[in-house]
Amino acid sequence: AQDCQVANIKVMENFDKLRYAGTWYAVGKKDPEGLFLLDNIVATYKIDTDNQMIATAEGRVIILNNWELCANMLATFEDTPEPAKFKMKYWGAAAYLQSGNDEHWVIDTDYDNYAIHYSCRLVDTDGTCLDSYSIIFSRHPSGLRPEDQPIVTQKKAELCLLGKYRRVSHTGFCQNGEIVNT
Ligand code: DAO
Repeated sequence: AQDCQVANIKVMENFDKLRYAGTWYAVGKKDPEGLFLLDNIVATYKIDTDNQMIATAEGRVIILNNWELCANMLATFEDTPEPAKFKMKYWGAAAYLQSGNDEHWVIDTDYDNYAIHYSCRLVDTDGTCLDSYSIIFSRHPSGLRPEDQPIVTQKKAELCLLGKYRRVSHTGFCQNGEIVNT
């Protein structure tokens, strides 16, 4: 049973950021208010020389109402006492892209196939989340393996977000030389 309290959300135990490093393809997403990344979302995590996690991410976005482009994003992660919980600072390679500070929690991962990310931007007075986003990642651009789907469904339910995700498509928009900003 889940009480939907942000403070009670279970995250990945003994999270190992070295094993988490590398490329992840978003296959599902629950959007926040003021949705930014639409689809073709690929994130690549690295560990820098200070043992800090960093990431680059790309994805199709629409800005200024109707300008469609592939956003190149950068992020740095500050460790916290809980290994799977980070404070993420993110910004765009171009100034007109979104920037900000978000929680970045790894809810569950097997490191080799699937990962479930969660971020609550605004905790309500009752302790539930008023504005969250969550990304389901796969190591495989083709999607989740059938055997990983029940685990992911269980975790979506624990996040109180079951039924709130949409599929994230990969059409090659950020690979094939369409308007890409660097
Ligand atoms: O899509 O609306 C949204 C929220 C996304 C915030 C931008 C995050 C950029 C860095 C992503 C790193 C991996 C999640």
